Amino acid sequence: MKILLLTHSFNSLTQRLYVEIQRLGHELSVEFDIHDSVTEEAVALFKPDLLIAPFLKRAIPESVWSKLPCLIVHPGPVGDRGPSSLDWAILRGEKQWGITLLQAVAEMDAGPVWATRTFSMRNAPKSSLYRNEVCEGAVDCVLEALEKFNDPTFTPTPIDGVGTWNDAMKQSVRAINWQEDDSQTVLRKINCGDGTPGVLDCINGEVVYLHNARLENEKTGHPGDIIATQNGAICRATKDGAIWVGHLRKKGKDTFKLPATHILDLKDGEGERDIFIHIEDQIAYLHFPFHNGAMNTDQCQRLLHQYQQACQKDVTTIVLMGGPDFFSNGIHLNAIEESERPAEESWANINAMNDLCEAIIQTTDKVTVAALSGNAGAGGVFFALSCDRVYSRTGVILNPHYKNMGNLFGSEYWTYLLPKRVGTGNEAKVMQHRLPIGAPEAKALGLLDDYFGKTVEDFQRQLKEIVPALPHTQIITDKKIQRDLDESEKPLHTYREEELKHMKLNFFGFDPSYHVARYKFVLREAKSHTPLYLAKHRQRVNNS
Ligand code: COA
Ligand code: THG
Repeated sequence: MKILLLTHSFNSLTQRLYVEIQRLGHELSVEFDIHDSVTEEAVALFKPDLLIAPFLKRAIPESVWSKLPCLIVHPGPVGDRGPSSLDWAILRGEKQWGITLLQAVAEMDAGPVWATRTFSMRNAPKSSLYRNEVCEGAVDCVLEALEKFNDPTFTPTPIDGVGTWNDAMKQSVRAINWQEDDSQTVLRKINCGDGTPGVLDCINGEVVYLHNARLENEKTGHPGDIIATQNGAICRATKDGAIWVGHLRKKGKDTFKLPATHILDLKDGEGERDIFIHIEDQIAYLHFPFHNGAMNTDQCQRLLHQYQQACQKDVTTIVLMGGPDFFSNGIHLNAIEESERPAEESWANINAMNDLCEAIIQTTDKVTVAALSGNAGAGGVFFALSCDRVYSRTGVILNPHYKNMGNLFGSEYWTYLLPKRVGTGNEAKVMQHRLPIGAPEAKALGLLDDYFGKTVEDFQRQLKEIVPALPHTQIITDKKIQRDLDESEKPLHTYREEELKHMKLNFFGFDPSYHVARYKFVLREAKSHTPLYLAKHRQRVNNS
């Protein structure tokens, strides 16, 4: 079957659906929703049997939905309609929510239902619910619909009446009244707009969008006041407690999300940071839930320090846990963009990543494990590969390539680590691929040792059974021998030097591709066309 994914962007949900549908052997292509005429052109070129819309902000034109079935992933239960479904559900404090796959008709979100799922709401940011519960539910709905598509007796179910329409949520609804709102209300207001669009607010005279909030359990103060800072976050008092706000974006053009203290020019206080070690049964679990999985120079250096601390403990194994939503996405592109000297900062960041990877590769007296509860991209994938064992949650998506970021060569010792995993000669299959890879495909390639668990909890529960059972003495013995052999053939530092020679050109050289790509990525610049590696239907046109 030929399936076209029509989407606003190739976001994590679209990537996951891409991987799942591809696995079934369907012919798949992607078009960004840029203009009705471009969508019509894509349909004319590709002639799909079915169109699936994972993430759309606009109406599909009648010229398209009247010609072929168009299935829309709606992040709400049957009958719920409108563009801010999850936002409203979080703000209202719904206990149960759903995902519905509905067929596009003229009236927005009022078409008949192909499949639906429900889930219990977690007290979590919208972006986290979207990447976990919504994503898993959407995959189930789409797979169910693909079966129904081939069932001649199936007809989709019309919704009861007109359903319930909720308008796009306005900033006036999201607005926080710091004098009146209690902490839970403030948290819900920030959570329901995380990562887009954020809650518009004014702090110290600066008009900003608030992101990445969490509850403070002890501190109190005069409502609205900033009563503490720590690790880039600010703590603001409410009438019954306080809320930490991790990231802000200044209102206006050409702005991007940064740690709150940077935007407000405040000093960071001391205290608990974003890295935690948990030791259980001689196994150290190292958690580093960095925002969006991005790792700036300081975070890499602090993580290295904590890793070295873990190495000093009486443990057999060190498990790199990353965060619940992301494992790692490599160097911190926002922090680099913020820097006055982005090339120098890129250099510092990649070197800090490499120091971390090197320390892990050189650890020959402990077993090292990477445990990917969430997705990993670019350098974050190769960082994981520096461990002896790599496990992921079943639904995890990997983007083990750097090319999409302005043709970066990449580092993190990938030239050493990748051939070991996928076999010498197969590196290009991974690095030139540009497309996301699902956990089963990653295992088949050799990138992952195994994958398990549908939810983060399932994954971590099973992890805690598998890791203690690893034959750690054997792994350590083998690793020492292999490392010495490898070192005698080609020293580790040579791999690094060779990679960094390329990276130096990417950062400081003539070709500005990386700086341009980073700028566009960080500023979320609107797409003007679908890249050819996604728009397969356009490849054929260009090749003929
Ligand atoms: N630095 C800073 N921010 C990053 C990041 C990085 N390395 N990688 C991802 N992010 C951010 C994204 O901007 C997005 O931010 P927002 O939603 O808060 O605005 C969020 O993390 C990820 O959102 P998600 O929707 O899960 O990701 P995606 O679907 O947009 O795309 C990737 C996933 C991996 C393809 C994409 O995030 C990516 O290309 N990341 C860059 C990887 C990279 O090039 N790293 C550095 C090179 S070494
Ligand atoms: N039928 C058709 N096209 C569709 C849908 C449909 N396109 C996607 C849509 N369902 C699902 N999502 C939306 C997206 C946008 C809106 C409603 C449902 C919407 N948008 C406002 C507008 O276009 O004016 C702006 C919203 C905003 O500011 O974010 O109302 O069922 N054919």
